[in-house]
Amino acid sequence: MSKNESSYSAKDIQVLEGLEAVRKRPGMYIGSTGPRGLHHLVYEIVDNAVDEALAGYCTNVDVVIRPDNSVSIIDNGRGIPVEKHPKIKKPTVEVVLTVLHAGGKFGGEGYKVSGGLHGVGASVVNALSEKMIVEVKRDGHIWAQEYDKGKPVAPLTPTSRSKATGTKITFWPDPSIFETVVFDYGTLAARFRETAFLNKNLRITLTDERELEPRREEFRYAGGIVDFVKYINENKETIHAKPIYFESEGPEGMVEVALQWNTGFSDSVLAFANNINTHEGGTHLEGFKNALTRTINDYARRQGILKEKDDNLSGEDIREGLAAIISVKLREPQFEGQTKTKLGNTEMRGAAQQIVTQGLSEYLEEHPKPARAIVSKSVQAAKARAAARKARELTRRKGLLESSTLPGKLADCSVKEAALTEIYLVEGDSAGGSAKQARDRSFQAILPLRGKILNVERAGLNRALSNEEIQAIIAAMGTNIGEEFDIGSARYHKMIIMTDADVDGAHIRCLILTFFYRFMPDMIEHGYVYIAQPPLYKVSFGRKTEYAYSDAQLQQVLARLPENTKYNIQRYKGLGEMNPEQLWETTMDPGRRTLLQVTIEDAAAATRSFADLMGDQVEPRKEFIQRYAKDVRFLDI
Ligand code: 0RA
Repeated sequence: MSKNESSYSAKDIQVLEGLEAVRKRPGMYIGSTGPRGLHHLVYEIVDNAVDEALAGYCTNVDVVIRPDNSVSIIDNGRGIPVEKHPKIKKPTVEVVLTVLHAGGKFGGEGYKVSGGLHGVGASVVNALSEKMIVEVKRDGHIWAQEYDKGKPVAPLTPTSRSKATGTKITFWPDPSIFETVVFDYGTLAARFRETAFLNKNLRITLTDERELEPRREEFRYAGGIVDFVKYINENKETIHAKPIYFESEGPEGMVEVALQWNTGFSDSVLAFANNINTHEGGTHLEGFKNALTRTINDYARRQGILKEKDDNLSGEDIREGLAAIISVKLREPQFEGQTKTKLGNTEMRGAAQQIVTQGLSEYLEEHPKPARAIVSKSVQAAKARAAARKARELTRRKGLLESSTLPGKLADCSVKEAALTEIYLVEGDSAGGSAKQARDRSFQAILPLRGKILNVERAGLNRALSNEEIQAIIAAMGTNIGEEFDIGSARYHKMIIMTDADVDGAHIRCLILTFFYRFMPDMIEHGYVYIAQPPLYKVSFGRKTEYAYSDAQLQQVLARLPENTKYNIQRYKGLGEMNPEQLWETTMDPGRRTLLQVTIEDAAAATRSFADLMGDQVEPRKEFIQRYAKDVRFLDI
């Protein structure tokens, strides 16, 4: 072996330093080491495969969760190149999987999924895995290599012959890095469904081999984002039968839009750039909204539905009940904003505006019946909004929404500094009473809610605002709602929903979350909304007690007991069965409790779950509750 080959090169040292940096500060690369960061590992590899699909070389991606919590991602793309990398003198696949930021296609033709938290590269996944195995089918062989915490265990080796092409990556996330290495099927399924909607005809399967009876789903949509819109409106009554669709491709990139109105009150407009959900919006969404508002107003005037003396319909009125997807693909996306999910490319504003104006004008001219129905829905919305404004002004005059008049049943805390305080929204007056006795009154406020709060998804703004429980929540929070919402006036920075651990409790929790989702979504975005976790069981033995928060945990507690120990199990059916002291030590003491933070990672999935639960149709709601009643984690989407 020549000296050159055996000695450690500067490049090797760079690689090791790179891996070290990722393992030392994983949060910098994947956002967090919680469940979110863990799931990002899978997205990173799947996004690489989707890039192959966008380039036209891959039609199929299979994802398999194994019983040992490893995950395999198998695609039928070209396979990661195996020939020697010209600069680094190692197989390109090894470079892609060990060198930071080497994941790219070296040259950059076509559109790529990158930006936001993603696009960090497969090497980051490798560095954060205690083990990874790559298998590449390419150039007549299957090539394999194994890695240990990002470092190759042996050189890349051809194992057998194959005429096929593709990549299979299996990784075992490192439990010394992640808070949990247990993947959530629902979280992955929601993400892959969305990816499949955004990439027409791409087939993604998800298989969970952790259960005795493996669970498997296939996502493939011949209609692309048209199917996405149908899916959002699935359990709703629509105003026109078919979603409206248009697309354009130009030098600045590709724009695709699908939209369909339903008879509901809320809008679900989701914008994507290179398959990334641009939660913070950006130029593509602005162009879409401008064109929509202008085109509908122009049409309404031309048809004489709006008279000369009438005000224009507002964008918000027009978007009431609208389900829409706007998906753009561009070569050099610029992502801005706090969470890097705001598209900045200015050329996209014009491109989106142009295609929406042209496409929608044509549609309205050619489909007079749906056109009239859409406009009349907007006119209704404008009327209702004017009435709601009046009602709100009246209520405000009466002082009901003002923070100066706090609701009578609120037991406020003494500390005034919002960043230090929390409010518990508690189901029922009796549990509310216990919570008031249990709390630390310096920083914990209690607001008992009587039974079920109003279902805002079905009631509309007007009725919602005259509901007593809702007025109490708004007044207690101090932020106001909708357009007048102001996060800076929040009276507490933790809003904790505390309900019984049964089906009714799950329902009430969803009603409250729906309210926040529709009227104060920024509370969720800012991470102010939490769910308390009361225990399900108390195990008493000798003079000791232990609490269990799930059936699995109960089994663990029992298994730990010394042999022949006498014990007693108490099952809590509701918060009311705990005395204040127990409530404090299990659910309210910041030192001992567990809180689940509510996030909106996947707005589409959230919208859909809320719609399933809260919409007009009963069947999906029943199904949803039966399926999830025992598992509150689904809320942490
Ligand atoms: C670098 C270059 C090329 C493809 C890929 C990487 C690639 C990466 C992954 C990760 C998962 N599946 C993948 N498939 C492909 C281009 C290959 C060429 O030019 O032939």
